[in-house]
Amino acid sequence: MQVTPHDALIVIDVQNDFCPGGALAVAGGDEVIPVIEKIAPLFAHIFLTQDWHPAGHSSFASTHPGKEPFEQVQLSYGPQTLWPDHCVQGSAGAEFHSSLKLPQAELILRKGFRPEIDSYSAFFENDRVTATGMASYLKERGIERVFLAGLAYDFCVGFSALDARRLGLPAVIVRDACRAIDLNGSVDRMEAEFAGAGVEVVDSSQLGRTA
Ligand code: VGL
Ligand code: ZN
Repeated sequence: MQVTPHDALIVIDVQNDFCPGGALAVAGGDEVIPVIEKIAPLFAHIFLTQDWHPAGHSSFASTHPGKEPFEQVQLSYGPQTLWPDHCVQGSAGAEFHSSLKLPQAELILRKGFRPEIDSYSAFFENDRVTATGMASYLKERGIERVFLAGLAYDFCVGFSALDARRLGLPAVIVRDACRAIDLNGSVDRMEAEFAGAGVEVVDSSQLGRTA
C-alpha cells in the first residue's frame, strides 16, 4: 500500500499512562513506539492526539462513589466505561512517552477535557456529536485519507477509525503500531465494526511511499 502526500498519520494517545507503569497501562503499550518511528518517514503529515482529562473527570471510577474501574455507568449520552484516573492535565502520566520522537508532528489535538463527556475518538466526543475540530482541520489541510496508530487499538484508535469512515474518509489502521486493552471482548467487537464500516487493517511491512 502506497502512502501519498494527501495522507496523514494520526498517532493516538502514546502517553505515559497508557504505557507499562502508567495508570491505565496497555500491555506492550510502549512497543508501538519503534513501529511508529519506522513508518513516520513515509508520511508528509503527522498529527498527534493527547488524552487530556481534568481531575474529577466523569470517565474516572473515582468520580462515581461505589464504582470500580472497568464497570459501566449511564451518562447523559449513554453507557460509559469507567477507568482509573489517567491522563490528568499537567500530570506526568499525561505526557507523551519520552522515547516517542516525532518533532515533525504538525498538530497536537487534546481531547477529553470536558468534565462531563469522555472522548475516545480524535473526531467526536463520546456523545458522537461534539466535534473536536479534527475533521475541519483535515479538510482545510487537504488530507484525503488517514492512517492510525497508537493506543488503544480497541478504544481510541478504533473509535477514531470508525468516525473517519463516518465522515467519508478512508481509514487505515497500522495494526502492529497499536496495542489493545481487550476489555470484555472489545477487540472482537471493534473488528466486527471495522469490517462493516470499511476500516482497513494493515501491517507496517505493507506500507511504502510513491516516488
Ligand atoms: C483511552 C480509555 C480511556 C484510549 C483513553 O486512549 O484508548 N482509553 N481513555
Ligand atoms: Zn481517557
